[in-house]
Amino acid sequence: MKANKIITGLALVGAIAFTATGCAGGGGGAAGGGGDGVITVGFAQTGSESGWRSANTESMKEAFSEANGFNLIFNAADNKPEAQIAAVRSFINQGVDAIVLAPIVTDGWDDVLKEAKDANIPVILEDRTVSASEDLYASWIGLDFTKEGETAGTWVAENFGSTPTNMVVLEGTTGSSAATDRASGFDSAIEGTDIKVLDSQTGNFTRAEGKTVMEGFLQKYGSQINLLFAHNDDMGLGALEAIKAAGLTPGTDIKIVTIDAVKDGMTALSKGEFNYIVECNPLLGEKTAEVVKKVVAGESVDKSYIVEDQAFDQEQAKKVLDSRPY
Ligand code: GYE
Repeated sequence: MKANKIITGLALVGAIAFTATGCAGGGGGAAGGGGDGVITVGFAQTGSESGWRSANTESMKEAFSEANGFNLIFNAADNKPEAQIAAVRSFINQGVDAIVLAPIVTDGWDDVLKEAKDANIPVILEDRTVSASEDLYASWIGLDFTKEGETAGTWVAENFGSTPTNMVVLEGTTGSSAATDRASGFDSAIEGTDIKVLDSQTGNFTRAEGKTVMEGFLQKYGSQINLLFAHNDDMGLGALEAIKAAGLTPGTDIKIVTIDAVKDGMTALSKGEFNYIVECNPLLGEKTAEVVKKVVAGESVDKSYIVEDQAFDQEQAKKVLDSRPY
């Protein structure tokens, strides 16, 4: 996937603050953009599985506010792909001006995206990607998940790669671009090292499943486990509980590397319970709203906008913890 524009996380945060204070008054009005200037947007969110997702939903609701000229119809599909497809179909039937989609999984979008195209309703992707043809959506605002996985894997390879190390992996939602791309980036970075994958299973990006799956790993492999790679903070935080309950010390007996850098994850990292976090910026609302406005106005936009992420070890986390916006 190509990045046409790179926006830094910091610039994005700044831009959001600007919109919140400098918003134009958009007159209220009926749905459907019938000449009153109000843009009706259907947003199909994945669900509410993680701290990242809560921050993303908040950012989107703030940017797609009435004060900013939008009428937002929000749907969260509880991470059920069929329910999300149904939500998009219902947006089409309601005749919204634009659809914003954070696709739970990559595959299965061709038909409903064609239906949106036939109905002349532009679709803008945010967060994850789809495997459907690029002609079926106007733009994508998201993150480079492969690079996030690579950054995590490179740190692991540098720190543990030359000693025999047994790793377990908590994967994100199966079939999501976030899980698939993070896994492939990570795997390519640890290739040829002494790191052995004992087991790898999905925890669906949730704290509860991260805990249950980690309990299973601990029962099966016990103290053989040296390292955990979790595709997001929440699964890592669930695993922390399982590790402590097993009488082991997270961050010491089992090293932990995660992705997201939400407040709870960064707090665990500051305390030394996590060892490394690669950031994934959830504040995509401002940029997405800007792109939607342009698309609805018939202006040209780039096919993709990628927000750049940072990464933190314990010392770096301590320094930035208080100033983290999410
Ligand atoms: O890392 C995870 C969330 O798609 C980037 O989904 C997103 C991921 C994020 O539930 O916490």
